Amino acid sequence: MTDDRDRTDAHADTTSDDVRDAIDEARRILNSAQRITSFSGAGLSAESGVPTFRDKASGGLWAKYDPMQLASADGFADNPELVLEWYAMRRRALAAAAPNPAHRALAARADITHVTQNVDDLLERAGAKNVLHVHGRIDRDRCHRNCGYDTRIDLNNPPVGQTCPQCSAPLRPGVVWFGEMLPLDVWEAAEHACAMCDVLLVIGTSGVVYPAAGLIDLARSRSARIIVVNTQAADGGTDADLHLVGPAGRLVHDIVLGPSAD
Ligand code: BV8
Repeated sequence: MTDDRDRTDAHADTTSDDVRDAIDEARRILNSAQRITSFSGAGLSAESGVPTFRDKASGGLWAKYDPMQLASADGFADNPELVLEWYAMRRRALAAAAPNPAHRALAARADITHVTQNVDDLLERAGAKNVLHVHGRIDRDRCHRNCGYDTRIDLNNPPVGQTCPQCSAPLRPGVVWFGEMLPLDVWEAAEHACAMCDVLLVIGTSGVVYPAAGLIDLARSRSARIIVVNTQAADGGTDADLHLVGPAGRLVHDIVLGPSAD
């Protein structure tokens, strides 16, 4: 559906007038909104050193591995050791990471509902309370037979090859694998947050994984204003109202909290 919303592209040089104008416009849109939802992907955590999925240049997670092989129940069945070692590597890397200015800025806005595809806990470490992880959490393990057992794990010493203390099935990371259903309660809350918002702030996502990426279309179908922050001009929402091209760390901070003093 194309509509007559004029689309504004602003490029990464955050000192340039057009980006400053775009940040001011984004702030005007947010300040006039009643309900704001953020929808984030791996690009939100990239500046914290957490590899993205598709950006090969940054040594993206998928550059070395086939996602459908490792982040899937079939992959786990075929080679549980490889899958669990891949998650152990990611968990140790996350333990060494820290929230970046975008995480901290979003966490400071308790009025914003945060829907994220990210399985990291960087928004929570930054102090955010209302985070909806539609693809689960890598800092938790759960029973692969879905008996209900779920536990927090130590990212610095990630467990490998554990069995469920309740039913003896294998434990696996508390994330949603390809081909698995999303957690219904979280998904319904995320749908509600995107259907009811006046503004959806889409941060650092290629928007290729469904049904999560459909949340952008859902918000747009309900006439929400769509603001995209992405280092790529083509990613994250083709007909956004505002598309700021550049790193999320600084841009998201300036949009949700106001331009930094420095
Ligand atoms: C489902 C958790 C149905 C795991 C993830 C065949 C079989 C089964 C299903 C399918 C199939 N074919 C298609 C499907 C559907 C499938 C799907 O969408 N596949 C894709 C590949 C086409 N979806 C599913 O399987 C979902 N489940 O459909 O179930 C069902 C129904 C009934 C009963 C049973 C089942 C489940 C999908 C969830 C998969 N799990 N993560 C883990 O993390 O290990 S997906 C994972 O990849 C992430 O969570 C995220 O969703 C996705 C990565 O996307 P992004 O986050 O956007 O990251 P990406 O690297 O792509 O992009 C980064 C962006 O940031 C870029 O745009 C870049 O420009 C930008 N960027 C980079 N740096 C910065 C930046 N921007 C700003 N600042 C920066 N500094």
